Amino acid sequence: MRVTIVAANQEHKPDPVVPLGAALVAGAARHAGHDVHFYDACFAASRWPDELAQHLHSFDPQVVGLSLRNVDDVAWPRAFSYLDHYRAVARVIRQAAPRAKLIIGGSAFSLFPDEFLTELGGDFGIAGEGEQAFPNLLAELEQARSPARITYAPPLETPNSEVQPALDLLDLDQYYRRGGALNVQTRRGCPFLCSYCTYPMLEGGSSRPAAIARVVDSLQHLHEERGFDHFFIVDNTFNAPPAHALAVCDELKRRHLQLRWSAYVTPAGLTREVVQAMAQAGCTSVDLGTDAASEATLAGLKKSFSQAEIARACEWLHEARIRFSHSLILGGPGETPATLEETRAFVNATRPAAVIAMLGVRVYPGTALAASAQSGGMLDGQRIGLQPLFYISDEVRDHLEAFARQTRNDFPFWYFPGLEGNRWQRFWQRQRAHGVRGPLWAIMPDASQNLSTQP
Ligand code: B12
Ligand code: SF4
Repeated sequence: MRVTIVAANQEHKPDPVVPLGAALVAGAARHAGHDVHFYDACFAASRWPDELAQHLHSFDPQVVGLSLRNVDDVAWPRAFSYLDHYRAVARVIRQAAPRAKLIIGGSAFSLFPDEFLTELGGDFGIAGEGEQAFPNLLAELEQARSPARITYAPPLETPNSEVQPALDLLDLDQYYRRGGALNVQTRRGCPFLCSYCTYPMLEGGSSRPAAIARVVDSLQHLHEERGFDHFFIVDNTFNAPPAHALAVCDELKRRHLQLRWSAYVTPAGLTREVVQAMAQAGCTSVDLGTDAASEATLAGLKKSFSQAEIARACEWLHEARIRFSHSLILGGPGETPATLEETRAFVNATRPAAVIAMLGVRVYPGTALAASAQSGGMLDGQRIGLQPLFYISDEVRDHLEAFARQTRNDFPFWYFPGLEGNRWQRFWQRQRAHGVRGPLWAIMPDASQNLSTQP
């Protein structure tokens, strides 16, 4: 069949990111023998409707696979929903390819399959992983069977066992130049049970490693054949389980690749051995999934670690000269003015290069937070759906934004996506144009004062 995959995401904050999932689905369809084209809206700015329509007119696909990555930017109080953009994309697809079947997927879709299918008027949707489910659905359509409108795809045992992302269909040079890194995935699934988090729903609750040699093969290829040397490992938590992290690091070290990479790390179960192995394998920075930093809010979000474990993780990272940012979510269950103060003092004492703090907790269906917020009447009867809805503890509701503004003022290495709008966009773009690679938080004002090399 003639298949076009459309990656609709145009978000460039904090960076444009390679649509890895859409590329995997394209790779899977091609692997199954289909004629696959790709339309990526990421760098098309306002030209995308004309470009997309032109592409569809000339290729005349029988199926269009629409990939939706983000529902919204999760950034209270200025949270931005991408729904209108997605509606417009679906409209252009319908007008330019009226006979094609429209199949929708991606992480945003998987979180709200019914809502998106209805809003965008898709024919079919796949919630979950697409590598097998998408070719299966194409086969059913080819055989003129009547598939279910929504397929709930079960997690694959080994995520990369058969197909590779069709990266050749993407403008990787532009992603690298403007995004400062390419991305790669070494495992899926998260066994932790943080109360607000969608990842166990998106990826399943147990860790499923990819075939490490294949992952490193693709890194080696991108490095040696294309000259890319900065990567982001998109695994929900790179260091869990530790044995997998060590195996990835060993393989990277064994091949002597001069790569620089960054990843998400959880303080839960982190060991000094893993931190050192990461440094030796080329890891130069990590996003610590700290979320909260007082015992009360750690418990409120059902995190699986304590303040002491956060402090220890930071010490090891400093020792290994890996720069780190703390990702925080302020205003969750148990937050009070006192826990906010405690969090700020504690986090600053760990000397991070930056702190990325979201305000309020975006509520998703199926999470423990949604259940308790609904049963406790905390959402004031508001519906959990495509329009961003945030849980904010009553005790800080009127105080949270002022706290954030004051903190940003006093400590410029604290960054609040919900307050910034496009404030940093031009600065970041200039840095990228000058060849700055790796995470942007590492170049935030004052970040240098908290260098991991300090005693
Ligand atoms: C890594 C990551 C990041 C990194 C990306 C780094 C990089 N260079 O890639 C960073 C930190 C930059 C980031 C930023 C953001 N992120 Co983020 N990120 C992730 C994460 C953990 C993994 C994404 C990934 O690469 N997955 C691997 C690929 C292979 O999986 P996939 O894309 O889901 O694709 C599979 C399926 O979805 C499906 N599929 C995909 N496309 C299609 C198409 C069709 C037709 C079909 C049938 C199937 C299908 O098949 C694929 C293969 O199985 C996810 C959470 C998660 N666990 O998924 C959040 C996630 C995608 N991010 C999210 C958000 C909100 C953001 C930000 C908006 C946050 C912010 N305000 O900064 C930004 C947006 C950035 C941008 N430019 O778009 C949300 C999106 C949903 C939502 N809540 O709106 C997620 C789901 C996390 C969450 N909160 O639930 N992110
Ligand atoms: S917040 Fe991180 S550790 Fe907790 S469930 Fe989500 S992905 Fe797992």
